[in-house]
Amino acid sequence: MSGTVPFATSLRDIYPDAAVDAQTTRWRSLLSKFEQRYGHAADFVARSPGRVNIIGEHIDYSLYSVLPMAITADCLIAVSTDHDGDDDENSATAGNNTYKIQIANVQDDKFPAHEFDIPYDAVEIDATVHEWTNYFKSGLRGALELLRRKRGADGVRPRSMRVLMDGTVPSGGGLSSSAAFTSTSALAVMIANGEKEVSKMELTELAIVSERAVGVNSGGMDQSASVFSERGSALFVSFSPKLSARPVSFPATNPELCFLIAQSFVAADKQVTGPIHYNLRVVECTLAACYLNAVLNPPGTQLPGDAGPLGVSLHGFHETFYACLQHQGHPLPRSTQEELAQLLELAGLTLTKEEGYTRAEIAAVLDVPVAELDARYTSAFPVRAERFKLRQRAMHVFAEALRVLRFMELLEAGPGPETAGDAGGGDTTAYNTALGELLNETQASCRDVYECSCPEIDELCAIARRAGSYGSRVTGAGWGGCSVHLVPADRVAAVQEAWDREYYSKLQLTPEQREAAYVLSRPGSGSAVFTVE
Ligand code: NG1
Ligand code: MG
Repeated sequence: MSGTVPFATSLRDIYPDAAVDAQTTRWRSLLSKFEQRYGHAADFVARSPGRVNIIGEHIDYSLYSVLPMAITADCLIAVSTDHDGDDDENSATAGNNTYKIQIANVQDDKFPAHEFDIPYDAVEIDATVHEWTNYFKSGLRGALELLRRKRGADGVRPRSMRVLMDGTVPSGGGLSSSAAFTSTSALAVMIANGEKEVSKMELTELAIVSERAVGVNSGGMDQSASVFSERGSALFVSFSPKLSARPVSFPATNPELCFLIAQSFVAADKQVTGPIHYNLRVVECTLAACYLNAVLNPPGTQLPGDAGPLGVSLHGFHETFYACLQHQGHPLPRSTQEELAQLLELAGLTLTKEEGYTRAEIAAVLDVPVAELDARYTSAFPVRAERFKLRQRAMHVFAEALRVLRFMELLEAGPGPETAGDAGGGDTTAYNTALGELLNETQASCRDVYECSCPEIDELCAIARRAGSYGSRVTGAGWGGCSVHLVPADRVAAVQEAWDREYYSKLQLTPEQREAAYVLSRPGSGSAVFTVE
């Protein structure tokens, strides 16, 4: 699936009917604040949503397929550009070969306004300073690089922009505010610099790479979901042999299935905790791929370079392993699911050290000096660890990749006779239970094996299940943030009441936080541009 980012003419093109009134108020307010701040109207608004990941956690950077969906919460960037290049602003700076970015946020108490004079040839980003405008700059840099590749370096003289942002995706909440912000920024910069059509594929690829400039060794799920999603469908995203995304709809079930998203209010900031959490997991998975390759593949086998953040991945190992077996004439499993089940077992037998592996132990198996190991895998994005838990990380990844395929199989088969149960009357409880069970297994693996949950998320999941959720788990990077729950329509209120009673009432929340604590989410649409008349 590819195509270009749509131009919307009505908010009905973007939002579900029930959200249009509230969104109209919000958009009007954004546009009038833009005029107040800059003294003229915005030219256009770029928009990309957050996402919730349904299943496939922490496997995108190992290049295994995932199943997210876009949510209604999003990032809006209202923009004006100096069109003729000779207004005061631009001529003042043109001599210096710089252009000006004025950037502000509707929440200016939390996200203060800035002005940057940026040289034509390079966008500096200091990833060591945690600053909200870094995300805009990363989108800016990525978009300009793409335009230069397309038009030639001389064809791009970046325009000055005035920008006002309004984001409703909670940050550090596992719903991917960062990818929404980066994708929207890149889209805004492309449109401001004269692109008439923006390819969804190009936008996604550049947003993935751009986000790494902010210091997170990101996979590609969030940017794909943000850009490609279509209203009413989840999105099956694959990363190998190249990025692809396909809408998947949920079958009609009785009772109807809903996704509830619940915040833990434990803030998890990847930029701050990356060295011990997210970026460390990326390193552990990559080292697990190298280790398994060294032990299980014929001597001298090289892993193929791929789109994984560190250039090789567990998926690359997977492919190489079966290619070698085939070459040697061994019988092969009949399906990818069987391969994953076999790899899970092999990883368990090969990576035996529960306590993890030191750098020296890994370097010895890979037959490289420790310094080289560090230079290659642990310096682009610094990590802090004495031991790397290769066993647990590889086992989570293979098992989770397998669960995604099983989940997809259930979705595509629909509630047939075997899964529909004997209750009759179109009752699909058994089918719903089977879907939910996979989500529950993901949660157990995230908690015990991948160690990316936290007690608060575990508690939200336990409360929800007791009140009628079929499946409950952490969503997104974890260590706090959000949880997602597959709940039959007739139990939604009961689950929400249980959270209020047993979880939220015990926290000191502001009325706004209380309001935003959980949301019933329907699959929303992806990136769009809205031209202001
Ligand atoms: P969050 O933290 O929810 O934005 C992160 C990664 C994803 C994926 C998930 C875990 C970024 C931008 N996003 O999501 O690519 O790896 O964790 O499944 O780093
Ligand atoms: Mg993020």
